[in-house]
Amino acid sequence: SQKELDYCYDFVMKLTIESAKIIRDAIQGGKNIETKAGDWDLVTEYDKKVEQILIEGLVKEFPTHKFIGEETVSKTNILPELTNAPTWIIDPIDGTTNFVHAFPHTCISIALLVNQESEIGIVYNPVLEQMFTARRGRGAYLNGKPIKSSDVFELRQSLVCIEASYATIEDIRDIILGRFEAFVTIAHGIRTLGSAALTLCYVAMGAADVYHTDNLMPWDVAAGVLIIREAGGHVIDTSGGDFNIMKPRVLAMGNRKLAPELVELVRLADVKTHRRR
Ligand code: LIP
Repeated sequence: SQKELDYCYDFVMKLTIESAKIIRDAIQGGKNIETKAGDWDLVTEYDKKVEQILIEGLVKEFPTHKFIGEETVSKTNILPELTNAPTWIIDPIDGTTNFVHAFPHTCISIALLVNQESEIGIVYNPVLEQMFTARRGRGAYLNGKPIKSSDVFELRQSLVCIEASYATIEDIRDIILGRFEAFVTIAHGIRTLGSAALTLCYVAMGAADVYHTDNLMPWDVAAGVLIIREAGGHVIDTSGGDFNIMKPRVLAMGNRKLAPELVELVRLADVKTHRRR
């Protein structure tokens, strides 16, 4: 019920602010860095610590709820199935590479899904003190003030965010660079911020017009997608189909009129890449 969701929201908000202190206190100092999937995929003791605090706190309060947390999943390498049960999807530190380099774009991302639908989304950057929030049907907010996505409807008028670090992965490098070329030759500008969750929020607040990347995981996007949609923006699968939180391939935009142009741009870029091979 709404009342239960209100309670969940208040509870998780407090817990998020509390555990974010760890990120704020640790960002400038030395860290123990390990790699996961590859040299570009970093994790620190702080990712694990923040996730542990969040999940332990939530389990105690909501013992029947389920959890999908980045660092818990990476221990087993098994992505749990999303069921209809209330499920918290958690990224303790999104933008770990930024965190490691003390680049201040890093955040906690938490979403609550019920019946596979996002009800609560929180993305909190404790370094720059940006708290993005959304509840389904109730709008999106930055530090308590309503936000709205941009109404730019052409790529040539757009500020576009993409992910660059995947170009270090040989198998997908050509595709990534092909798409990069397509965007960079048309858009007003290209930015690569290094935190998917925050970048989605930048589209939600109208600071960027487009965000594109494949190869993400549910915890990178679960909160941000609700925040964009509640801010009036639009998120689809890169192919143009419906967006799937459990297999996120992201085309996010402030204005849905951009969708056909973006889908076609990516499609043509991929065709060109395959011909070059
Ligand atoms: C990261 C993302 C980042 C993306 C990385 C990674 P993490 O999340 O938000 O934007 O490029 O692949 O998934 O690992 O720092 O939580």
